[in-house]
Amino acid sequence: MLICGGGVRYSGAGEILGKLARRFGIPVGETQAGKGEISWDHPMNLGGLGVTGTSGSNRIAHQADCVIAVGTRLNDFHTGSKWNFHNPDMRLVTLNINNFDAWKMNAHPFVADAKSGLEALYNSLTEQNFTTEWNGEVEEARHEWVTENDRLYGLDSTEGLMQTRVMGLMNEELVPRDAVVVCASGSLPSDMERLWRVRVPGTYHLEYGFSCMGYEVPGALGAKLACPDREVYCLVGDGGYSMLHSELFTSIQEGVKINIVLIDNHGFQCIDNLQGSKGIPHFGCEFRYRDPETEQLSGDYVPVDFAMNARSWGARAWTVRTEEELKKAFEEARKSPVSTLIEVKTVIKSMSEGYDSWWRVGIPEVSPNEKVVQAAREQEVEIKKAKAF
Ligand SMILES: Cc1ncc(C[n+]2csc(CCOP(=O)(O)OP(=O)(O)O)c2C)c(N)n1
Ligand SMILES: [Mg+2]
Repeated sequence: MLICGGGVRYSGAGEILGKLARRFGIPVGETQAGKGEISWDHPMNLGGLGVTGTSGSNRIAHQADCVIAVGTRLNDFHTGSKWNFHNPDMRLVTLNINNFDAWKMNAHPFVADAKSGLEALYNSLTEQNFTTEWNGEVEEARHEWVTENDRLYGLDSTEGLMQTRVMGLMNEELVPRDAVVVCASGSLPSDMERLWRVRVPGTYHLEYGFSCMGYEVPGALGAKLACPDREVYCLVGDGGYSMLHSELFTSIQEGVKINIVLIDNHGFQCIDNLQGSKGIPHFGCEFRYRDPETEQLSGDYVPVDFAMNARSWGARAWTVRTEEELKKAFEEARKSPVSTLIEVKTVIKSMSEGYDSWWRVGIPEVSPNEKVVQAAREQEVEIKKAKAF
């Protein structure tokens, strides 16, 4: 299996990686920084790998006996805290310009530029008449994932717009194929890594070194300055937007148009999910009023008008709750000469979930809450399954 990391982009190695994968039948898993360097519909592309990844990529990673990690820092998300590789005979080969990253995880390291390294590998495998031993598993994993992705794109609810449906509408209809999408924090990067279908290389921009909340709006302004001829769409949660968005004002000042798509789900919902999965009931993650009786933030949701907030800077903005309103707002936003914000009120917890992956998170071993202690015990079991390097 190949891991397509950010180094593939930085060295312009997407084409040779795609050619290598196709010629020798080697499946590819993508990192956030490397995503889109080969098209989503490349027959060997299984999409995102790891905690924010697809069932296809992760299932194949569990089985692979040789993983060639190209231009990646092998971070916790993509290796699933070193748990993702179940084959006891798995050997890791790295191709990285950076010595520090090349030597991670007991790898067999090749310190080289991704493009020239992959070209050398292509020639060498050709000389050896190499073929992989996969026998239909990759095609099956890919087909299964594409079907699941389609299902999530189509999800409907009587309660309102589902986040995964919004992703589908944006990807298939509303965001031009050559537009740059920018994202960084919350549940959106997971949905992006899993569900976003990249057709044009270089149009997918995710800050996932730190997944820093507040990167989104200034990052979008930077992307627009770098690519003035393309539309730029910033995908941000209500939490990330609230943390930092003053560059929306700068974009108005400078006459540099960006489009913000803000998903309002009343709080830090991905962290609320993480808390819940470790036995901790809702605590401080949702944007609710303090309830004098419980003395907790357990009152009603605080209603926020993010569109009005954006208008105050001079942007054009819309609040949408339905598919029709979403489509109309995108149409208006395209015509707008100034920066725009589309506030999308979504059904809470309508993001996608993890697939065949695991993530090591700090959990207290001692707690008055038995569920937390239980979660810590369960984690110990999984830690033993992770590679010990
Ligand atoms: C600067 C910073 N602080 C804290 C975090 C941890 N964190 C990651 S996502 C998140 C909540 C994001 O909320 P929102 O943007 O509304 O996204 P949602 O999960 O609701 O989709 C937090 C607190 C972070 N990534 N960056
Ligand atoms: Mg939110």
